[in-house]
Amino acid sequence: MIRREMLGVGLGLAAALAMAAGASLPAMAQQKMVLKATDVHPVGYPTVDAVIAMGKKLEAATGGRLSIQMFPSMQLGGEKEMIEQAQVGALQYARISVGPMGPIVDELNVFNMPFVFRDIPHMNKVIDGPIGDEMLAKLTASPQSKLVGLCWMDAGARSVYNSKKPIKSIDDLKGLKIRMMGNPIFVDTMNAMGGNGIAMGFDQLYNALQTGVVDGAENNPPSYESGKHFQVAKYYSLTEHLIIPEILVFSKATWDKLSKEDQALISKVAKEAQQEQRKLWNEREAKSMAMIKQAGIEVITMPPAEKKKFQAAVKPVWDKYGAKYADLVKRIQAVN
Ligand code: BDP
Repeated sequence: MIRREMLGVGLGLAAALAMAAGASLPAMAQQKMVLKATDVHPVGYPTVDAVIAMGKKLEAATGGRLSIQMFPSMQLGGEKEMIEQAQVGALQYARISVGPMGPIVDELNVFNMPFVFRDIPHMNKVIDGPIGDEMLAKLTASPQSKLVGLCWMDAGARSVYNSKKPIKSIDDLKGLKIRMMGNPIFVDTMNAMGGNGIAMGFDQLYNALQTGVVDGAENNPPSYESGKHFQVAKYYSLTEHLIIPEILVFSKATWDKLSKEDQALISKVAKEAQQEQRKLWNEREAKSMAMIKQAGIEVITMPPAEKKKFQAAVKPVWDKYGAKYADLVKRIQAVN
């Protein structure tokens, strides 16, 4: 049983021979392992580059025994598929948004609530502090996740873009078909703001925008720019209705077969990646904004009075989902 599972992780021929020769489990743990990682974004995107850099650190610290092979650009499918593959151990690292994790571990949904964070620095303070650690621990402890939560990453704030017209007020959003990530909270949020929320994978989105299956979507500037969505949806309105961190998860099936030392090393370099990614993020966000403006995109800022209307509009979402997170929300709000 152990043998078959170990082989399933892809430890290779040398490991298989060592096992056949009766090598013990700790000796097995010393075998070379290539850990597969995946991301929807391409090389050059902050989350991808942070994981690649983390892999280099692992290699250096283990003399090449542990390394990371990155499969970027949705090569292994959208985030739903990535999660499923990590759960069965077909890959080890998945860098995903907290959005699609909410339906699996409900507590995480507190980060998916509209306007739950005051701003991006507030979100970063929360994920860097005890609440962030607790939420990772909850993800890891949850029997249905089959994942280990390693660290958070910054994904800025999400704002609405569309191909039809400049959205300057909440009324302009009325009736527009807007793609949201696969989580009922997001569809409800868009509907509450007056749009028509449609759940869809990120991997389907460019085509859906291009063919008019949806009128728009919502995302942070780097995703809007890097995914080339700005080429097919030219109006970008800074609604900043969702500030959702990214999360780096590890397959529990693989984790349970690693030595305590390797687990500790993998955790340590991931924690470091959380801070390193943030630097890359800040640079990329500024660059993406400059690029889309240069491409002629109309970037519409929301006056505070208008933003308040968006905040007020999502009250039904808070009424529907908020009660169960009330204590946590209080603690989040208390973070300064
Ligand atoms: C991006 C996230 C990515 C999500 C994507 C989406 O980095 O993880 O898959 O949004 O909208 O900002 O699906």
